[in-house]
Amino acid sequence: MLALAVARSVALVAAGLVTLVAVNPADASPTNPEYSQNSASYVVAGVNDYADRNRIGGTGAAIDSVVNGRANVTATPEEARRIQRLGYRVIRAQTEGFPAADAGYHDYAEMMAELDRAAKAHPTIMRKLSLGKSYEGRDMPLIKISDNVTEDEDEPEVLYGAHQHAREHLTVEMALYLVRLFTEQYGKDPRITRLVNSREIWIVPDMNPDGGEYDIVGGQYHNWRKNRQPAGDGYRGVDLNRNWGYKFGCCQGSSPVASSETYHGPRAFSAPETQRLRDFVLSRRVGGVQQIRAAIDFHTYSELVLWPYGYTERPSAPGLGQDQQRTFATLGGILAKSNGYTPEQSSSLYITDGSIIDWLWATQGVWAFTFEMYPGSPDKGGFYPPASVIAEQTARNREASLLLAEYADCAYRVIGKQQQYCPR
Ligand code: CXA
Ligand code: CA
Ligand code: CA
Ligand code: CA
Ligand code: ZN
Repeated sequence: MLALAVARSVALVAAGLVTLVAVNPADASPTNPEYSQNSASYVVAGVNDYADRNRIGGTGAAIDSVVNGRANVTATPEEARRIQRLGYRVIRAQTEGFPAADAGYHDYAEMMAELDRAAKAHPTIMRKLSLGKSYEGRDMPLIKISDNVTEDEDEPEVLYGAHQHAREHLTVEMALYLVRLFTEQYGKDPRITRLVNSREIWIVPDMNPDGGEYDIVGGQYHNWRKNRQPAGDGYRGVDLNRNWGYKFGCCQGSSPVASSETYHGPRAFSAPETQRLRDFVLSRRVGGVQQIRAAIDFHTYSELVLWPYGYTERPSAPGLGQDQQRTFATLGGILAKSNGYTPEQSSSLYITDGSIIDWLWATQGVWAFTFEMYPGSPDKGGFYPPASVIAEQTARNREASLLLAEYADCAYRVIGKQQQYCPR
Protein backbone atom coordinates (compact mmCIF):
# COMPACT_ATOMS: atom_id res chain seq x y z
CA MET A 1 0.00 0.00 0.00
CA LEU A 2 2.85 2.38 0.77
CA ALA A 3 4.42 1.67 -2.61
CA LEU A 4 1.13 2.42 -4.34
CA ALA A 5 0.80 5.75 -2.53
CA VAL A 6 4.29 6.79 -3.58
CA ALA A 7 3.64 5.82 -7.19
CA ARG A 8 0.45 7.87 -7.18
CA SER A 9 2.17 10.93 -5.72
CA VAL A 10 4.78 10.73 -8.45
CA ALA A 11 1.99 10.57 -11.03
CA LEU A 12 0.36 13.64 -9.49
CA VAL A 13 3.62 15.58 -9.58
CA ALA A 14 4.08 14.60 -13.22
CA ALA A 15 0.55 15.77 -13.96
CA GLY A 16 1.31 19.18 -12.48
CA LEU A 17 -0.82 18.69 -9.40
CA VAL A 18 1.93 19.41 -6.91
CA THR A 19 0.13 22.34 -5.33
CA LEU A 20 -2.90 20.24 -4.46
CA VAL A 21 -3.06 18.58 -1.12
CA ALA A 22 -4.52 15.46 -2.60
CA VAL A 23 -5.40 12.85 -0.02
CA ASN A 24 -4.98 9.51 -1.65
CA PRO A 25 -7.84 7.27 -0.51
CA ALA A 26 -5.31 4.51 -0.03
CA ASP A 27 -3.45 6.52 2.62
CA ALA A 28 -6.49 8.10 4.19
CA SER A 29 -6.25 6.76 7.70
CA PRO A 30 -9.20 4.50 8.41
CA THR A 31 -9.31 6.02 11.86
CA ASN A 32 -9.36 9.63 10.63
CA PRO A 33 -12.86 10.74 11.68
CA GLU A 34 -13.16 13.25 8.82
CA TYR A 35 -12.51 10.49 6.31
CA SER A 36 -14.75 8.08 8.17
CA GLN A 37 -17.75 10.29 7.37
CA ASN A 38 -18.96 8.42 4.32
CA SER A 39 -16.59 9.65 1.66
CA ALA A 40 -17.43 8.24 -1.73
CA SER A 41 -16.02 8.20 -5.22
CA TYR A 42 -17.30 10.61 -7.84
CA VAL A 43 -16.45 11.38 -11.42
CA VAL A 44 -16.29 15.10 -12.24
CA ALA A 45 -16.65 16.03 -15.91
CA GLY A 46 -15.15 19.08 -17.63
CA VAL A 47 -11.85 19.08 -15.79
CA ASN A 48 -9.59 20.41 -18.51
CA ASP A 49 -6.86 22.50 -16.96
CA TYR A 50 -4.85 23.37 -13.90
CA ALA A 51 -7.40 25.98 -12.75
CA ASP A 52 -10.19 23.37 -12.89
CA ARG A 53 -8.16 21.00 -10.79
CA ASN A 54 -7.40 23.67 -8.20
CA ARG A 55 -11.04 24.76 -7.96
CA ILE A 56 -12.06 21.16 -7.30
CA GLY A 57 -9.20 20.54 -4.90
CA GLY A 58 -10.18 23.74 -3.07
CA THR A 59 -13.48 22.19 -1.99
CA GLY A 60 -11.61 19.68 0.15
CA ALA A 61 -12.23 16.78 -2.21
CA ALA A 62 -9.28 14.55 -3.07
CA ILE A 63 -8.42 14.25 -6.76
CA ASP A 64 -7.33 10.69 -7.34
CA SER A 65 -6.66 10.94 -11.08
CA VAL A 66 -7.60 12.96 -14.16
CA VAL A 67 -8.09 11.24 -17.49
CA ASN A 68 -9.50 12.81 -20.66
CA GLY A 69 -11.15 15.73 -18.86
CA ARG A 70 -12.75 13.54 -16.20
CA ALA A 71 -11.51 13.63 -12.63
CA ASN A 72 -12.01 10.75 -10.24
CA VAL A 73 -12.39 12.27 -6.80
CA THR A 74 -13.00 11.03 -3.28
CA ALA A 75 -15.34 13.43 -1.53
CA THR A 76 -17.83 13.75 1.27
CA PRO A 77 -21.41 14.55 0.16
CA GLU A 78 -20.83 18.19 1.20
CA GLU A 79 -17.65 18.43 -0.91
CA ALA A 80 -19.48 16.89 -3.87
CA ARG A 81 -22.18 19.55 -3.54
CA ARG A 82 -19.50 22.28 -3.46
CA ILE A 83 -18.04 20.97 -6.72
CA GLN A 84 -21.52 20.97 -8.25
CA ARG A 85 -22.08 24.60 -7.15
CA LEU A 86 -18.87 25.51 -9.01
CA GLY A 87 -20.71 24.42 -12.15
CA TYR A 88 -19.20 20.98 -12.77
CA ARG A 89 -21.17 17.88 -13.59
CA VAL A 90 -20.70 15.41 -10.72
CA ILE A 91 -21.49 11.75 -11.25
CA ARG A 92 -21.56 9.31 -8.37
CA ALA A 93 -19.04 6.60 -9.31
CA GLN A 94 -19.51 2.93 -8.62
CA THR A 95 -20.92 2.92 -5.11
CA GLU A 96 -21.75 -0.70 -4.60
CA GLY A 97 -19.85 -3.88 -4.39
CA PHE A 98 -16.22 -4.82 -4.73
CA PRO A 99 -13.83 -3.10 -7.12
CA ALA A 100 -14.61 -4.49 -10.57
CA ALA A 101 -11.46 -6.61 -10.64
CA ASP A 102 -12.61 -8.41 -7.48
CA ALA A 103 -16.23 -8.96 -8.48
CA GLY A 104 -15.77 -12.65 -7.64
CA TYR A 105 -16.11 -11.73 -3.95
CA HIS A 106 -19.59 -11.53 -2.44
CA ASP A 107 -20.70 -8.22 -0.99
CA TYR A 108 -23.45 -8.30 1.65
CA ALA A 109 -26.37 -8.39 -0.80
CA GLU A 110 -24.71 -11.06 -2.93
CA MET A 111 -23.94 -13.15 0.13
CA MET A 112 -27.56 -12.94 1.32
CA ALA A 113 -28.79 -13.89 -2.16
CA GLU A 114 -26.45 -16.87 -2.29
CA LEU A 115 -27.62 -18.05 1.14
CA ASP A 116 -31.28 -17.65 0.15
CA ARG A 117 -30.64 -19.60 -3.03
CA ALA A 118 -28.94 -22.45 -1.15
CA ALA A 119 -31.66 -22.61 1.51
CA LYS A 120 -34.31 -22.76 -1.20
CA ALA A 121 -32.45 -25.50 -3.09
CA HIS A 122 -31.89 -27.66 0.05
CA PRO A 123 -34.89 -27.05 2.33
CA THR A 124 -34.66 -30.42 4.12
CA ILE A 125 -31.10 -29.94 5.39
CA MET A 126 -30.54 -26.18 5.47
CA ARG A 127 -32.23 -23.28 7.19
CA LYS A 128 -31.35 -19.61 6.97
CA LEU A 129 -32.01 -17.93 10.30
CA SER A 130 -30.90 -14.64 11.80
CA LEU A 131 -28.74 -13.79 14.78
CA GLY A 132 -30.41 -10.38 14.87
CA LYS A 133 -29.24 -7.01 13.66
CA SER A 134 -25.86 -5.32 13.43
CA TYR A 135 -25.27 -1.77 14.70
CA GLU A 136 -26.48 -0.27 11.40
CA GLY A 137 -29.44 -2.65 11.28
CA ARG A 138 -28.27 -5.32 8.85
CA ASP A 139 -29.48 -8.83 9.46
CA MET A 140 -26.71 -11.15 10.59
CA PRO A 141 -27.44 -14.48 8.91
CA LEU A 142 -27.19 -17.76 10.80
CA ILE A 143 -27.17 -21.01 8.85
CA LYS A 144 -28.11 -24.39 10.26
CA ILE A 145 -27.26 -27.52 8.27
CA SER A 146 -28.32 -30.96 9.48
CA ASP A 147 -30.76 -33.72 8.62
CA ASN A 148 -34.13 -33.17 10.34
CA VAL A 149 -33.06 -29.56 10.23
CA THR A 150 -36.16 -28.21 11.99
CA GLU A 151 -35.53 -30.43 15.01
CA ASP A 152 -33.00 -29.99 17.79
CA GLU A 153 -31.47 -33.45 17.76
CA ASP A 154 -29.08 -34.67 20.44
CA GLU A 155 -25.99 -34.47 18.26
CA PRO A 156 -22.62 -32.71 18.60
CA GLU A 157 -22.93 -29.15 17.31
CA VAL A 158 -20.18 -27.33 15.42
CA LEU A 159 -19.81 -23.59 14.76
CA TYR A 160 -17.97 -21.94 11.87
CA GLY A 161 -17.76 -18.15 12.09
CA ALA A 162 -16.39 -15.60 9.64
CA HIS A 163 -15.72 -11.92 9.11
CA GLN A 164 -15.30 -10.43 12.59
CA HIS A 165 -12.79 -8.17 10.87
CA ALA A 166 -14.23 -6.09 8.04
CA ARG A 167 -11.38 -6.27 5.51
CA GLU A 168 -11.00 -10.06 5.84
CA HIS A 169 -13.42 -10.73 2.97
CA LEU A 170 -11.95 -14.10 2.02
CA THR A 171 -13.53 -15.49 5.22
CA VAL A 172 -17.05 -14.82 3.90
CA GLU A 173 -16.11 -16.84 0.83
CA MET A 174 -14.91 -19.58 3.20
CA ALA A 175 -18.30 -19.67 4.92
CA LEU A 176 -20.12 -19.74 1.58
CA TYR A 177 -17.83 -22.58 0.49
CA LEU A 178 -18.83 -24.58 3.59
CA VAL A 179 -22.52 -23.93 2.91
CA ARG A 180 -22.10 -25.26 -0.62
CA LEU A 181 -19.93 -28.18 0.50
CA PHE A 182 -22.35 -29.51 3.11
CA THR A 183 -25.49 -28.93 1.05
CA GLU A 184 -24.35 -29.89 -2.45
CA GLN A 185 -22.33 -32.95 -1.43
CA TYR A 186 -25.06 -34.31 0.86
CA GLY A 187 -26.23 -37.65 -0.48
CA LYS A 188 -23.25 -37.75 -2.87
CA ASP A 189 -20.12 -37.83 -0.70
CA PRO A 190 -20.57 -40.45 2.07
CA ARG A 191 -18.35 -38.55 4.50
CA ILE A 192 -20.37 -35.34 4.12
CA THR A 193 -23.63 -37.28 4.32
CA ARG A 194 -22.50 -38.90 7.58
CA LEU A 195 -21.56 -35.54 9.07
CA VAL A 196 -24.78 -33.79 8.08
CA ASN A 197 -26.75 -36.71 9.55
CA SER A 198 -24.81 -36.91 12.81
CA ARG A 199 -23.92 -33.28 13.55
CA GLU A 200 -25.71 -29.95 13.77
CA ILE A 201 -23.65 -27.49 11.79
CA TRP A 202 -23.96 -23.75 12.47
CA ILE A 203 -22.40 -21.24 10.10
CA VAL A 204 -22.20 -17.49 10.76
CA PRO A 205 -20.97 -16.12 7.42
CA ASP A 206 -20.84 -12.45 8.40
CA MET A 207 -20.10 -11.28 11.92
CA ASN A 208 -19.44 -7.71 10.77
CA PRO A 209 -21.72 -6.78 7.87
CA ASP A 210 -21.47 -3.01 8.53
CA GLY A 211 -17.67 -3.01 8.51
CA GLY A 212 -17.58 -5.28 5.48
CA GLU A 213 -19.83 -3.00 3.44
CA TYR A 214 -17.97 0.09 4.61
CA ASP A 215 -14.68 -1.46 3.56
CA ILE A 216 -15.78 -1.59 -0.09
CA VAL A 217 -17.82 1.61 -0.28
CA GLY A 218 -17.29 3.52 -3.50
CA GLY A 219 -15.85 0.43 -5.15
CA GLN A 220 -12.51 0.82 -3.40
CA TYR A 221 -10.92 -0.67 -0.32
CA HIS A 222 -10.64 1.25 2.94
CA ASN A 223 -8.49 -1.11 4.99
CA TRP A 224 -11.21 -1.18 7.65
CA ARG A 225 -11.05 -3.68 10.52
CA LYS A 226 -13.60 -2.81 13.20
CA ASN A 227 -17.39 -2.52 13.28
CA ARG A 228 -19.05 0.84 12.56
CA GLN A 229 -20.37 1.84 15.95
CA PRO A 230 -19.40 5.34 17.18
CA ALA A 231 -16.48 4.91 19.54
CA GLY A 232 -16.02 8.40 20.99
CA ASP A 233 -13.89 11.42 19.99
CA GLY A 234 -15.53 11.28 16.55
CA TYR A 235 -14.06 7.88 15.80
CA ARG A 236 -15.90 4.76 14.78
CA GLY A 237 -15.43 1.11 15.43
CA VAL A 238 -14.86 -1.51 18.07
CA ASP A 239 -12.54 -4.41 17.34
CA LEU A 240 -15.05 -7.24 17.67
CA ASN A 241 -12.30 -9.76 18.40
CA ARG A 242 -11.31 -7.76 21.50
CA ASN A 243 -14.88 -7.24 22.75
CA TRP A 244 -15.60 -10.73 24.16
CA GLY A 245 -16.17 -11.17 27.88
CA TYR A 246 -13.34 -13.37 29.11
CA LYS A 247 -10.35 -11.47 30.55
CA PHE A 248 -11.67 -8.42 28.71
CA GLY A 249 -8.99 -5.74 28.40
CA CYS A 250 -6.88 -7.58 30.96
CA CYS A 251 -3.45 -7.83 29.50
CA GLN A 252 -2.43 -5.14 27.01
CA GLY A 253 -3.76 -7.33 24.20
CA SER A 254 -6.21 -4.61 23.12
CA SER A 255 -6.57 -0.84 23.40
CA PRO A 256 -8.79 1.44 25.52
CA VAL A 257 -8.31 4.26 22.95
CA ALA A 258 -11.23 4.87 20.57
CA SER A 259 -9.02 5.57 17.55
CA SER A 260 -7.04 2.34 17.94
CA GLU A 261 -7.39 -0.53 15.49
CA THR A 262 -7.72 -2.85 18.49
CA TYR A 263 -10.13 -0.66 20.50
CA HIS A 264 -11.93 -3.07 22.82
CA GLY A 265 -14.97 -0.87 23.44
CA PRO A 266 -16.19 0.60 26.76
CA ARG A 267 -17.10 -2.81 28.18
CA ALA A 268 -17.26 -6.46 27.17
CA PHE A 269 -20.04 -7.11 24.64
CA SER A 270 -20.58 -3.39 24.02
CA ALA A 271 -20.87 -4.20 20.29
CA PRO A 272 -24.28 -5.40 19.08
CA GLU A 273 -22.53 -7.93 16.84
CA THR A 274 -20.68 -9.72 19.67
CA GLN A 275 -23.88 -9.59 21.77
CA ARG A 276 -25.80 -11.33 18.97
CA LEU A 277 -23.36 -14.22 18.63
CA ARG A 278 -22.90 -14.49 22.40
CA ASP A 279 -26.67 -14.77 22.89
CA PHE A 280 -26.91 -17.43 20.21
CA VAL A 281 -24.07 -19.46 21.74
CA LEU A 282 -25.65 -19.16 25.20
CA SER A 283 -28.96 -20.33 23.71
CA ARG A 284 -27.22 -23.56 22.72
CA ARG A 285 -26.92 -24.53 26.37
CA VAL A 286 -29.52 -27.23 26.86
CA GLY A 287 -30.07 -28.46 30.43
CA GLY A 288 -26.90 -26.63 31.42
CA VAL A 289 -24.81 -28.43 28.77
CA GLN A 290 -23.30 -26.44 25.91
CA GLN A 291 -24.21 -28.26 22.69
CA ILE A 292 -21.55 -26.60 20.54
CA ARG A 293 -18.44 -28.68 21.01
CA ALA A 294 -16.00 -27.24 18.47
CA ALA A 295 -15.57 -24.07 16.46
CA ILE A 296 -13.45 -22.32 13.88
CA ASP A 297 -13.38 -18.52 13.69
CA PHE A 298 -12.02 -17.62 10.25
CA HIS A 299 -9.70 -14.64 9.79
CA THR A 300 -7.00 -13.56 7.34
CA TYR A 301 -4.09 -13.54 6.92
CA SER A 302 -0.87 -15.47 7.79
CA GLU A 303 -1.85 -19.16 7.29
CA LEU A 304 -2.03 -20.08 10.95
CA VAL A 305 -4.06 -22.42 13.15
CA LEU A 306 -4.35 -20.79 16.59
CA TRP A 307 -5.82 -22.03 19.87
CA PRO A 308 -6.43 -20.52 23.36
CA TYR A 309 -5.36 -18.78 25.31
CA GLY A 310 -4.52 -15.51 23.65
CA TYR A 311 -4.39 -13.47 26.86
CA THR A 312 -1.44 -15.32 28.40
CA GLU A 313 1.74 -16.87 27.13
CA ARG A 314 1.38 -19.72 29.58
CA PRO A 315 0.33 -22.95 27.82
CA SER A 316 -1.76 -23.97 30.83
CA ALA A 317 -3.88 -21.51 32.79
CA PRO A 318 -7.19 -21.57 34.70
CA GLY A 319 -9.66 -23.73 32.77
CA LEU A 320 -6.90 -25.09 30.55
CA GLY A 321 -5.13 -27.98 32.24
CA GLN A 322 -2.44 -30.18 30.76
CA ASP A 323 -4.82 -32.62 29.03
CA GLN A 324 -6.82 -29.76 27.53
CA GLN A 325 -3.69 -27.99 26.37
CA ARG A 326 -2.38 -31.21 24.81
CA THR A 327 -5.72 -31.80 23.11
CA PHE A 328 -5.71 -28.29 21.62
CA ALA A 329 -2.10 -28.60 20.46
CA THR A 330 -2.57 -32.11 19.03
CA LEU A 331 -5.84 -31.31 17.26
CA GLY A 332 -4.40 -27.99 16.08
CA GLY A 333 -1.45 -29.91 14.64
CA ILE A 334 -3.77 -32.35 12.84
CA LEU A 335 -5.80 -29.51 11.33
CA ALA A 336 -2.68 -27.61 10.30
CA LYS A 337 -1.21 -30.67 8.66
CA SER A 338 -4.28 -30.87 6.43
CA ASN A 339 -4.06 -27.28 5.15
CA GLY A 340 -0.34 -26.52 5.40
CA TYR A 341 -0.80 -23.72 7.94
CA THR A 342 1.44 -23.23 10.98
CA PRO A 343 -0.07 -24.42 14.29
CA GLU A 344 0.55 -22.44 17.49
CA GLN A 345 -1.01 -21.17 20.68
CA SER A 346 -2.64 -17.86 19.86
CA SER A 347 -0.44 -15.84 22.27
CA SER A 348 2.72 -16.90 20.46
CA LEU A 349 1.59 -14.61 17.64
CA TYR A 350 0.97 -11.73 20.07
CA ILE A 351 -1.10 -11.26 23.21
CA THR A 352 -4.82 -10.67 22.58
CA ASP A 353 -7.46 -10.20 25.23
CA GLY A 354 -11.22 -10.38 24.69
CA SER A 355 -11.00 -12.70 21.67
CA ILE A 356 -13.82 -15.04 20.80
CA ILE A 357 -11.77 -18.20 21.17
CA ASP A 358 -10.72 -17.42 24.74
CA TRP A 359 -14.39 -16.79 25.62
CA LEU A 360 -15.68 -19.88 23.80
CA TRP A 361 -13.19 -22.11 25.56
CA ALA A 362 -13.09 -20.59 29.05
CA THR A 363 -16.81 -19.98 29.52
CA GLN A 364 -18.41 -22.59 27.24
CA GLY A 365 -15.84 -25.36 26.94
CA VAL A 366 -15.88 -25.15 23.14
CA TRP A 367 -12.76 -26.45 21.34
CA ALA A 368 -12.29 -23.16 19.53
CA PHE A 369 -9.67 -22.37 16.90
CA THR A 370 -8.81 -19.26 14.92
CA PHE A 371 -7.78 -19.92 11.33
CA GLU A 372 -5.77 -17.17 9.71
CA MET A 373 -6.26 -17.90 6.01
CA TYR A 374 -4.34 -17.06 2.85
CA PRO A 375 -1.99 -15.42 2.11
CA GLY A 376 1.02 -16.41 4.18
CA SER A 377 2.80 -13.13 3.49
CA PRO A 378 1.82 -9.54 2.67
CA ASP A 379 3.28 -9.58 -0.84
CA LYS A 380 0.52 -11.96 -2.00
CA GLY A 381 -2.21 -9.38 -1.53
CA GLY A 382 -2.44 -9.13 2.25
CA PHE A 383 -6.07 -8.61 3.20
CA TYR A 384 -7.02 -8.19 -0.47
CA PRO A 385 -5.88 -11.19 -2.49
CA PRO A 386 -7.36 -11.33 -6.00
CA ALA A 387 -10.69 -13.12 -6.49
CA SER A 388 -8.84 -15.69 -8.58
CA VAL A 389 -7.55 -17.34 -5.36
CA ILE A 390 -10.97 -17.84 -3.75
CA ALA A 391 -11.70 -21.34 -5.06
CA GLU A 392 -8.32 -22.78 -4.16
CA GLN A 393 -7.91 -21.06 -0.79
CA THR A 394 -11.36 -22.00 0.48
CA ALA A 395 -11.13 -25.62 -0.72
CA ARG A 396 -7.79 -25.77 1.05
CA ASN A 397 -9.74 -25.79 4.34
CA ARG A 398 -12.18 -28.53 3.31
CA GLU A 399 -10.32 -31.28 5.14
CA ALA A 400 -9.66 -29.24 8.30
CA SER A 401 -13.31 -28.18 8.47
CA LEU A 402 -14.50 -31.77 8.13
CA LEU A 403 -11.95 -33.06 10.65
CA LEU A 404 -13.10 -30.53 13.21
CA ALA A 405 -16.72 -31.62 12.76
CA GLU A 406 -15.68 -35.26 13.09
CA TYR A 407 -13.70 -34.68 16.28
CA ALA A 408 -16.59 -32.67 17.76
CA ASP A 409 -17.96 -35.87 19.33
CA CYS A 410 -14.90 -36.05 21.61
CA ALA A 411 -11.82 -33.96 20.93
CA TYR A 412 -9.93 -35.86 23.64
CA ARG A 413 -9.72 -38.76 21.16
CA VAL A 414 -6.67 -37.06 19.67
CA ILE A 415 -4.74 -37.77 22.89
CA GLY A 416 -6.39 -41.16 23.41
CA LYS A 417 -8.33 -40.04 26.49
CA GLN A 418 -11.87 -40.51 25.19
CA GLN A 419 -12.72 -43.18 27.81
CA GLN A 420 -11.75 -40.86 30.60
CA TYR A 421 -13.39 -37.70 29.29
CA CYS A 422 -16.22 -38.89 27.03
CA PRO A 423 -17.74 -41.95 28.71
CA ARG A 424 -20.93 -43.23 27.14
C1 CXA B 1 -5.91 -13.68 16.67
C2 CXA B 1 -7.18 -14.19 16.67
C3 CXA B 1 -7.69 -14.81 17.81
C4 CXA B 1 -6.92 -14.89 18.93
C5 CXA B 1 -5.64 -14.37 18.91
C6 CXA B 1 -5.14 -13.78 17.78
C7 CXA B 1 -5.33 -13.04 15.46
C8 CXA B 1 -6.16 -12.00 14.78
C9 CXA B 1 -6.49 -10.87 15.74
O1 CXA B 1 -5.61 -10.07 16.04
O2 CXA B 1 -7.64 -10.81 16.18
N1 CXA B 1 -5.35 -11.49 13.71
S1 CXA B 1 -6.04 -10.60 12.54
N2 CXA B 1 -7.07 -11.47 11.74
O3 CXA B 1 -5.00 -10.19 11.59
O4 CXA B 1 -6.70 -9.50 13.16
CA1 CA C 1 -30.09 -33.19 12.72
CA1 CA D 1 -28.84 -30.31 19.13
CA1 CA E 1 -29.39 -36.75 12.68
ZN1 ZN F 1 -9.04 -10.97 11.82
